[in-house]
Amino acid sequence: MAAAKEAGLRELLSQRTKEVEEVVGRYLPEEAGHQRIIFEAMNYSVRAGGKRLRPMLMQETYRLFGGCGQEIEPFMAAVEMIHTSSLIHDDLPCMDNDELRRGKPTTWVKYGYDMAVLAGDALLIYAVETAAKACAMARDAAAAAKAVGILAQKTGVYGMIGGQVVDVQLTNKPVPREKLDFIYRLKTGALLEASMMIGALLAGAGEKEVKQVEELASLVGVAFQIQDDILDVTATTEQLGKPVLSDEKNQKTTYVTLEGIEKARRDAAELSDRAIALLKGLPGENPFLEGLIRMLITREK
Ligand code: GRG
Repeated sequence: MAAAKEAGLRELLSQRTKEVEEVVGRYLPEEAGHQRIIFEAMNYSVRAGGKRLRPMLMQETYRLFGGCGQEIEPFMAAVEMIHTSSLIHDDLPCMDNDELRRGKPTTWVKYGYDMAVLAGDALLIYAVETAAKACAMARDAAAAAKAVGILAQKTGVYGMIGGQVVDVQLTNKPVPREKLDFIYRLKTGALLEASMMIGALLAGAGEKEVKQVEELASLVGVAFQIQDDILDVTATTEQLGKPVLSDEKNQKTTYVTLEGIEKARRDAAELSDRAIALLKGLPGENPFLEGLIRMLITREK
């Protein structure tokens, strides 16, 4: 019975991933003009694949609160563009210096260091241009404008970029647990928070509910990053489509190096359980979203 449920969930996941792919693909820029190379580099990186979790979490949270319009779509594309821009920059020689991502040569390997920097920058701002399109589509334009603000804040110095700053600063240095928690909450968690908050907000959730969603998404984000650390030492390059033992190569302290793999597994499960408990306290039901959150800490890629 449990195996049948699991198989059903996987089937639905594959179906929903295709739906998200289609939405994201529709918002990518046309490859034309004198600056064509930058469009190619942007599209190469987004089309390289990936699990599309952020737009999926956004769409499923939107559905949880009863959302059924198309205004969510520009935001789904935008968050995947931002996420991809961060991967492009994260792989650069001045950061992790990685040559494989999503099973393909990284953007800097394919297009050169200069174009990869520009492709990351371009995707980041094209994401804002894309998200802003929702303002003209939304029933509630003020909510769409607020969502653009959330997206920017959770991406910037109070979110993903802020977390990466501390991560880079502490490379090769001892990292106390409190700083590691800060890095994970911002570097990885913030974009997941934005994804779920925007889904809730655009579907009409109130301020209190959006706050609850932020809290639960933060737990999901940290659990997701812990699983990323676990996979870095337990999975293969083929499974992940990116180099394994990357943290060791870059002399990074991770949850696994700090707490050990068994505690990392237990803590990821505990964070995920807390997130599900908060999800269950929200109005509406979305069993797929619940399954998806559970799968984030059992995933093998
Ligand atoms: C773009 C201006 C600008 C800055 C970027 C480099 C950087 C600043 C931030 C790094 C953020 C980062 C890479 C965090 C790690 C998050 C993480 C676990 C990524 C892997 O996500 P998956 O597994 O990847 O969802 P796929 O490929 O499946 O989408």
